[in-house]
Amino acid sequence: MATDIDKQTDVLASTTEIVVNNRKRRLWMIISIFLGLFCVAIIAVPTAITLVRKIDTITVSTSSTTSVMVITSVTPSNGLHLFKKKNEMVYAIWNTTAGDNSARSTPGGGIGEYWRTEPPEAAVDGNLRTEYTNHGVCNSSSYVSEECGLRTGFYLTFQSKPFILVNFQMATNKGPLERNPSTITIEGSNNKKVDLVLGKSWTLIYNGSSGLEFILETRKFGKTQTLLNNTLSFASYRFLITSKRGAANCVSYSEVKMMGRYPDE
Ligand SMILES: [Ca+2]
Repeated sequence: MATDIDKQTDVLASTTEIVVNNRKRRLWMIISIFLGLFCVAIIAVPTAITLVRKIDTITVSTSSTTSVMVITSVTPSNGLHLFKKKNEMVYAIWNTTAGDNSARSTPGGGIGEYWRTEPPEAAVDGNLRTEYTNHGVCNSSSYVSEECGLRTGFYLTFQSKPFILVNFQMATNKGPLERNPSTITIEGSNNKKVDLVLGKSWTLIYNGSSGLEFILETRKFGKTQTLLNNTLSFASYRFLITSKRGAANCVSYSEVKMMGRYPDE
């Protein structure tokens, strides 16, 4: 009899122990799951934030890159678009003023010619170490004069989206300061390319300083010039030199940087 009671007691104790063990096991499982979730949260949340930041960065970077490809080098901090030359033809011209027909300028050292190694595209290639040099009514061996190189310039048609020119910035040449432009005109056009030799195709949007008058260094950007009250968007732009710093047998400049905004902005 006593043995039966002992056996029942053992069974009861054993059952109680199993129940307790099961509770402990469940408790540990709950604690383990909680700790697991906690660890996942610690790792996952910062990672997610980092990924979001990276995506943001990539988005911004892509946007910037797109702007560069579409227009110019970069989107300046003022929100304007910088024209960046791609495959645009840049036409050298001479013997003209705003509103007049232009004559084509060819490579060489003679009258109406531009220096062969310093062609018009060098003015918009984004490189301060290249420049555009035109003799205008003079030649490379003629006497120096304030007239040499005046009424020359270039025009081009954007392959990218046309914009309203807001600012521009010119840069000095590699040589004598006297060759640097002092004043210029800028005209815009939306006419066909074949008509761009005609003065009537162009609309004058700027007549004033080059921003280089006080620059004493070579290959140096001058003061940014703003086109006040210009609201016209053009696909083509024509730049002409109307005066230069001093007496020289040509006019020469290393860059013309164009910055603008789109009409729908
Ligand atoms: Ca250049």
